[in-house]
Amino acid sequence: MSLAGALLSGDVRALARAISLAEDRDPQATELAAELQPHTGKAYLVGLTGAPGTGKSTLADALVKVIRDRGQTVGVIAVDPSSPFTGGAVLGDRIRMSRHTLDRGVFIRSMGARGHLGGLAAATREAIHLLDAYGRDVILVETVGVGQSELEISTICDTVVLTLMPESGDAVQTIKAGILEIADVFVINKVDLGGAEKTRRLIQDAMALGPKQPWRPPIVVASAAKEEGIAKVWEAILSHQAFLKDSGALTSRRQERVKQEVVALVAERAREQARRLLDGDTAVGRRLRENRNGKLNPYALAEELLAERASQGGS
Ligand SMILES: Nc1nc2c(ncn2[C@@H]2O[C@H](COP(=O)(O)OP(=O)(O)OP(=O)(O)O)[C@@H](O)[C@H]2O)c(=O)[nH]1
Ligand SMILES: [Mg+2]
Repeated sequence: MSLAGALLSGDVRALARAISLAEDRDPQATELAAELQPHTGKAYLVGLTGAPGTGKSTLADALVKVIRDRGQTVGVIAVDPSSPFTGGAVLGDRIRMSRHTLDRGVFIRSMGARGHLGGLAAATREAIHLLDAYGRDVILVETVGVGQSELEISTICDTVVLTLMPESGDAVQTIKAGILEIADVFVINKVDLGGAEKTRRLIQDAMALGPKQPWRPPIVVASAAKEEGIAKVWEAILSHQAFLKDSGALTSRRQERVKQEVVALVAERAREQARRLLDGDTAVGRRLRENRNGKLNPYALAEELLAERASQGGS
């Protein structure tokens, strides 16, 4: 059976293999995702983001239980851009050791950059499509949300959950970094540590300063480790989902996502092509290699390359 056929029939090894291909940026994975595209669009995509250590993985684990208790299947992708060499193995092992290992309705996978700089976003998108085609009802995507992430979670997921810790200063950092706007649901995690009210007020004050939006992100106080407030987190996600559907925003979000993905796919191919032309037996490539005094003009070379590509019919 083909890999696509095996994946569609529910073969978990086929799914795992396909995701590995995506991670390796193997063109087969892109072909596979394209082939499986008609089988996608059913999964609901939830992004979990927030500063390191705020409890995203623990929350994912707790959410999986709530989702499973409601009879839905779930896929979890933990994206770890910081570990290009281990492929996110440490994080993956931690999360894979969880209690869901034997449940066939749960698929957990971590993804690393594997040395493909800039390829992680593409790999993650492909993995999401693969899980969607595999038939998962809900897909949770965990990413570290500090600073400028190459992976713009809000353009990848339907609902973005932002985790914060009480009294840690990361709420302030988050507000300063302008990350607040991407949240559809706030989770103040580790409520057992105290100080959640102060953090709640900080978020409320910051939101009050911003423009009025049709969706007011709820702030849920929870303890992922103690599994308190997790059902409320899920309710908040579902109410955001209902808002998106009723307002028509789900359609526009998904349209925007397809647009971003097309741009990303074209960019990825263009990058490869540019490298191939520069390394190959082309006029621009030769000029680059023959140059000895380092006085080449990258702007002119880029123009030349684009012209060369156009003359080759863009192939
Ligand atoms: N006290 C307390 N600790 C928690 C809670 N939730 C998570 N933790 C702990 O916080 C630490 C970090 O949790 P993770 O779930 O790994 O956090 P993360 O955001 O996934 O971290 P990275 O993936 O490294 O960015 C772990 O030691 C957890 O056990 C909670 O509700 N209360
Ligand atoms: Mg984590």
